[in-house]
Amino acid sequence: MAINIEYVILRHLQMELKAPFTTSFGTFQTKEFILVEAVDCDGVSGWGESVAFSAPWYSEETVKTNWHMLEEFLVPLLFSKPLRHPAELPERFAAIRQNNMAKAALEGAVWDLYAKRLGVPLCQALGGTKKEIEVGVSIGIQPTVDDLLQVIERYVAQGYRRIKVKIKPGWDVDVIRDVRRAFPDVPLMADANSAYTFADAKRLQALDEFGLMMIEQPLAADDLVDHARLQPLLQTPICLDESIRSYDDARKALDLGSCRIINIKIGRVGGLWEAKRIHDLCAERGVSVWCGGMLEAGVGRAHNIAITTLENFALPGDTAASSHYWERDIITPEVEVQGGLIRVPNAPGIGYEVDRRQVERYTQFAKVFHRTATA
Ligand code: OSB
Ligand code: MG
Repeated sequence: MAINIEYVILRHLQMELKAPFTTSFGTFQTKEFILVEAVDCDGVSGWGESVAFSAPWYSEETVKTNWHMLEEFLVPLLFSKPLRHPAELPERFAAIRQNNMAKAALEGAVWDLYAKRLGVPLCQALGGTKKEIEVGVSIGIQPTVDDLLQVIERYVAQGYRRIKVKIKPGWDVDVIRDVRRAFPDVPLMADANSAYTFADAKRLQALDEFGLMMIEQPLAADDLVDHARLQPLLQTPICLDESIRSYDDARKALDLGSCRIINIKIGRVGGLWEAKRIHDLCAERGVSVWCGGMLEAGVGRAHNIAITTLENFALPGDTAASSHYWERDIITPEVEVQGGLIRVPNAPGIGYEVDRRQVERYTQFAKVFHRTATA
């Protein structure tokens, strides 16, 4: 089945988060992002969402660099020759170094379109089997520990399957101790977003007594070696996020013993196909994975749900309900979490309707790229 994409629309959207989200590297209040719509010769649309942020805090990509990569390189590559299957895209895009979030946004739109043409849900096109997925929630750094305990209380009451707390030097051991005291049994983990160095090993060891499921990305994004030195010093499993940008990164991290768990983010690894390859590798090695989050709007969230239906996404991910982030999401229905579970939609493609009225409301500018204009 050939995929005949006639044009691609890039839209720049801006949405306000319900509450500011603070990590060790900064605070998010407004989310700007690129929404990709790929339209085929019959007028069927596939949707993708770039997870790059406004500023290069989490990774070097930004909304603007993504737009540049899509406009100048990736959309022209998509149009450069016929496409039979979305799995051809990673090789085609390999001509461009890195810029994984830009690649993933376009690849995601093509996957949605492909699944819609086949008449199957995206999860099924990817080989996923789960009918519902278990999810947790990621809670940002709060003004006070009391605030944090109140926020956790709310999400525990809603049934989320695990709580992730952001940590940084000065907001770590004492905070986690208080959380543990208040919630002795809750499945709990901590995410440092690279706020520590190997010199902090003792501080990180002090977290061992709280029975955390894992500690996410304690050290630098580009440092598999120090993570491999740190892991044997900790009882708590290390989970890598920022450090894993490809299948090869995952293989090296597992070979070196840099982590025992991997957080897979579709954008960070360059798309659904690479995400699936990392998932499969981890399954072979007996290593559990889970799906991370990037404060996505509905389209990105739907892609996360689809990939999480693969068997070895064995741990609850960061895919919280739409209402956790937004007053009004860009899909209908919105993503709902009940008892810590999301029911996987079974409509073709991403399985949610994109709400064009809402998309219009949030769009600041847009640009259309036709096949003939760039081929
Ligand atoms: O490290 O997982 C992270 C949000 C922004 C940037 C990085 C991260 C996060 C989260 C929130 O933890 C995940 C979500 O709720 O989407
Ligand atoms: Mg993380």
